[in-house]
Amino acid sequence: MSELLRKAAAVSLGVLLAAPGHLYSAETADMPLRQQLLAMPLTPKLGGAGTVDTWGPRAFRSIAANAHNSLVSPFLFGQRVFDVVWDHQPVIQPTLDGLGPMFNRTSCRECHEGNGRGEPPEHADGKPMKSMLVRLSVPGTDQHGGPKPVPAYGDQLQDRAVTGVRAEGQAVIDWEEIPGKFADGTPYSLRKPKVSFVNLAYGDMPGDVMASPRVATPVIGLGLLQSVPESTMRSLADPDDADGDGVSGRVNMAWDAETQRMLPGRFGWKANVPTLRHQIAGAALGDMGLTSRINPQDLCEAVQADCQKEAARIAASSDSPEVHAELLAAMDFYMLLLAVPMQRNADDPAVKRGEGLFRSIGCVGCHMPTLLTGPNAFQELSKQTIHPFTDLLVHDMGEGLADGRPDFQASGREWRTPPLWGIGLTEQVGGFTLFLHDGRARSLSEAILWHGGEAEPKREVFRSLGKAQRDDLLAFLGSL
Ligand code: HEC
Ligand code: HEC
Ligand SMILES: [Ca+2]
Ligand SMILES: [Ca+2]
Ligand SMILES: [Ca+2]
Repeated sequence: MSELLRKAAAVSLGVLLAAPGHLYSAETADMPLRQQLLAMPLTPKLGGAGTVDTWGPRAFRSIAANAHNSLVSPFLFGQRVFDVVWDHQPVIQPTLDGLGPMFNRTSCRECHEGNGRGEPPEHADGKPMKSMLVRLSVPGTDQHGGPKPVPAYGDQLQDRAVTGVRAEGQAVIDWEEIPGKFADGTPYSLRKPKVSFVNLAYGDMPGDVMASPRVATPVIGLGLLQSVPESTMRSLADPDDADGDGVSGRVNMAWDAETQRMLPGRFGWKANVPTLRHQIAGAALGDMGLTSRINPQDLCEAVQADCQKEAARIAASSDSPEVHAELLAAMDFYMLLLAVPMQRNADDPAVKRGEGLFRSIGCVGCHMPTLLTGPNAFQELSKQTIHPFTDLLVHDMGEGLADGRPDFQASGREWRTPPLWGIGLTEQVGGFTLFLHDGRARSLSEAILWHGGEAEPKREVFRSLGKAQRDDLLAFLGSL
């Protein structure tokens, strides 16, 4: 198994350095990549040869169908590490301690239940956040061009802490309802969150604080997304909208803590993280207070003396780093091979009509239906035709969705096109239908109605459709 984990460890970097090696069909070979990809037909195998025929609450928990039998047991080991609750004090399982001093949750699973998305707190009565967190910064940048941390609070609000240490405080969400109407007169209402803080333990937030509440993203198919060559992202990008279609996706170059350099960002709602390993190590530290080879220091701000004291006490009595290299590699391996479920009802006439609308309205301008992965040390991920419905680029989505908080090269109005594979299974996996970066949309229809900025003309087409056509488009999304 350690051989496999070593292979897993080598993969992220190998993928990023790999050259694209695809053969396109002869008729389309001289078209720009975007046209070639759009010309490729959709198949129900959204995640390529690794696609699994699963649904229900466990739909997002399978290993890729094309994975060799010998990979199942390391995969299940990675799953256990992802699901396990970490302890603060060294206990029976000395490898699973070191939680905190500051943290948000005690396991990855608490936010990524069933490997699906997180949800915001339901009511405005100060309920604690469950599977959501708030990113913080002040104007300016850090030494790598990333967000500038808030003095005394850093770049994330940790709403819990171990005994003896004061948590930073809690974030509360209030909802504002904004009424609207489809062109046919049907009314709708959109809700917009407003975040505020209570119980701040280390002083007031500065007046110019920028706070961005985000729900956890689904974590399926990430190995495939990591295997999309950088050259594909570059050729889909159109930062100055040279082709004049009103859509100007950009690559968000972001800092990779592991290789200590800038790489194209792929993960997170703003594509502010370039590799799975950086994301996993970042979550371990920021969300759970766990050090790793990539982030060797516990997170305590300069003014958090109680946090520093406790971190030093634990460091002296426990092994370091808190997430052992094998456990980090196991989670990376797990996430690399988490499969994408098959499209359902692909032959339903409503789904077919909906796909036609999705293409003709221009949703595909960002939600690219087809991408090809590059060669990969993991043959499961190598040279796959996948249907993620993302271009991995960031787009200006207008003032309505803006968080006003830049993240590397993504502005306060820009967001990464989220993959849409698996989106029709949201309710089965999580028991709710809440979408967008902060879970504000209570249905797929509301998610579309929030589209502004570059996507505004498309949203207006959606708003002008009759009910039958809207239902077709939603049937298509529901089949993914
Ligand atoms: C407190 C809740 C929380 C916990 C705990 C948590 N996550 Fe997350 N996770 C999030 C949020 C929120 C995002 C989106 C982050 C963003 O956009 O800034 C995310 C994003 C991710 C992504 C990126 C997926 C994508 O498609 O871009 C991965 C991978 C991930 N988390 C893995 C983990 C792992 C592994 C752990 C445990 C070590 C973990 N998470 C623990 C909330 C959490
Ligand atoms: C200009 C690029 C762009 C276009 C065009 C576009 N989208 Fe999006 N879409 C995005 C981005 C970016 C987000 C994430 C926004 C956020 O979370 O704040 C998103 C989010 C979504 C979501 C929610 C995904 C999730 O995981 O929560 C759905 C559903 C969706 N889009 C469907 C559509 C449909 C249908 C169309 C065509 C009518 C469309 N989009 C057109 C960029 C685009
Ligand atoms: Ca710790
Ligand atoms: Ca903090
Ligand atoms: Ca363009």
